Amino acid sequence: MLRFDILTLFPAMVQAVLEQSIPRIAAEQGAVEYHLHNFRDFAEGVHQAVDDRPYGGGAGMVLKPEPIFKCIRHVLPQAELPHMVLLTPQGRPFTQRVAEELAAKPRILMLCGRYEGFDERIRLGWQWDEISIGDYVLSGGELAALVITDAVVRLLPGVLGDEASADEESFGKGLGGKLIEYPHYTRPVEFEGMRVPEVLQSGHHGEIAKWRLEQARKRTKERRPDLLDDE
Ligand code: 6GU
Repeated sequence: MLRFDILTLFPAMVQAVLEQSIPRIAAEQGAVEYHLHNFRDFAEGVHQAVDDRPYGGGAGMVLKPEPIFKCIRHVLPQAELPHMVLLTPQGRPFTQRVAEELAAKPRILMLCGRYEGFDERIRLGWQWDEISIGDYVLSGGELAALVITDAVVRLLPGVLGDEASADEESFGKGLGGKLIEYPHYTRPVEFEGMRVPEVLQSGHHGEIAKWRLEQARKRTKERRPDLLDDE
């Protein structure tokens, strides 16, 4: 069982996604547990401020260290020591390989930022795995945390069922981890003049596997030649 602790100012936003589709099924199967924590609950004063103006001036607000330190110290002893993920556009790029790495952990704590960023002492307080989901700026870490959670829980044993294997998908191990997926077809055999390729109707499993690999290579060469370049 993998336990996620997600620290966020918008737990309802995160919850809404985790209670749908695969992330929900993963929890119902007991493959994963989600624990959401609002670090505003650990802020002091009538306004429970979690942010403040930056030293040195400049635009925007910075997340204060105290509520986050208190929240983390409250959450840490609830189970074994977690792998700690800081969601930031400055982190290492998230890939299928990183998802596989995370899927092997027993516990993951993710801290979602808002505003211009975290007080640097939050970074210094713990050993963080800083992760970014791509070269663009989101308003907060929540959508990134959800992207990562979805990509990880679908890799956990039993979550997708025996038939729908994550190995065969784009970037999955079955295509060598470096190809995007081949085209899929279902009934009807002809739709608006477009036919399902004969080989897929043939029942020749060897020929079908060969065709799919060719198609995956062709598609990758056309759309993502960068994936074929490295290595
Ligand atoms: Cl992890 N956070 C934010 N705020 N923006 C991002 C991101 C994370 N990854 C890409 N853009």
